[in-house]
Amino acid sequence: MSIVGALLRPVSPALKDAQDKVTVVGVGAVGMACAFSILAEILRQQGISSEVILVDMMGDKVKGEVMDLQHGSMFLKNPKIDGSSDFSVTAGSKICVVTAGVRQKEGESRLDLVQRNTDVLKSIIPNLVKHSPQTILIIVSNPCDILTYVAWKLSGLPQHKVFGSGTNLDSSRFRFLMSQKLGVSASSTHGFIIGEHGDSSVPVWSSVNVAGVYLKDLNPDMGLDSDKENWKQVHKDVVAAAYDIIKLKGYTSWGIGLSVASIVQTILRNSQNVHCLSVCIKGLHDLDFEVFLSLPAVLGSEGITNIVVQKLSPSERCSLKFSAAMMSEVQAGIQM
Ligand code: 6V0
Repeated sequence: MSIVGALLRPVSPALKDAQDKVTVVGVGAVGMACAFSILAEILRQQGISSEVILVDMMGDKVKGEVMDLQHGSMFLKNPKIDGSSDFSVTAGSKICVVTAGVRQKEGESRLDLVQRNTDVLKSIIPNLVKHSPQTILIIVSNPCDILTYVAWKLSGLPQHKVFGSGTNLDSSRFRFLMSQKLGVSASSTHGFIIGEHGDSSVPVWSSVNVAGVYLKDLNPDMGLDSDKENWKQVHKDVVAAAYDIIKLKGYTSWGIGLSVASIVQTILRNSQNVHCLSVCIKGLHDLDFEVFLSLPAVLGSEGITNIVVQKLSPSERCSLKFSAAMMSEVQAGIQM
């Protein structure tokens, strides 16, 4: 008799797949930071994903990353970790996070990547949906907003199940940088960046607050050129952040990884937290473009349940419209 046969008396078969299976496509810097952050949440709070699957077209790389993570699994409350270049391993995923594709080189904008990464998505999205027809797709690859539109079209999934990580990261950069100026923690400094995850993002100065005190009431010039405190620089720094980090270390990873893990956690816990996510904005804020841009969205276990309709100032509304028109123009040029 084998050791297993002698050690264990079978009672009932173990479930093959967990209910909260999360797939991460792309095991580059961003995919691995996402996977690691999701796994780290398991350590911090029980109940978040107990199965993480990695997929990449580079078979050896995915195998190596899976082995490396598996060897630490006893420190992570024993999640199931697996991966392959074959999409069948993703079957039954509750969430698929897409990070595959090319990244910006120094000086390149996110929009420069559009056609190359559209082609990448063409080989990924149909495979994900084939194996997980009920999945929620979170698009991280850049340009995030346009690729979320592409993924929505390719997937055939309803709009509430396809969204981009969008300005969830930009908003956290915004809150961190403001917190440094204020001497108040980032989680107690409330503010949103909406619109494009990119150069035309829109800071909503009218809603920045600490404990319900609107900073714009204290300094009506906040965010304007006339502002003697130069708060506008904070938004400029948010826009420059990815370029600065890429110049310094070649890519960005940890911020986006943590941002995605927070989104995944909200879905798996059905906690209805608000995140700035790239969603279809048609019909919102008087916009008529079928494009995806970030707005604050309420998130639950089946995807987006509501969009928060912010009271935007006329200039914020105008900036959002500018982003939408630009997205629409870029979208019209892509070959799907
Ligand atoms: P990377 O380190 O080059 O990794 C990309 C991975 O994708 C590689 O392992 C590739 O093998 C894999 N890949 C490429 N094509 C396919 C395919 N057809 N099928 C399966 N796997 C494939 O890039 P990195 O991880 O740094 O960036 C990935 C993407 O994330 C880029 O488009 C970045 O611009 C984007 N980012 C998005 C952010 C956001 O906030 N939304 C933030 C940072 C980067």
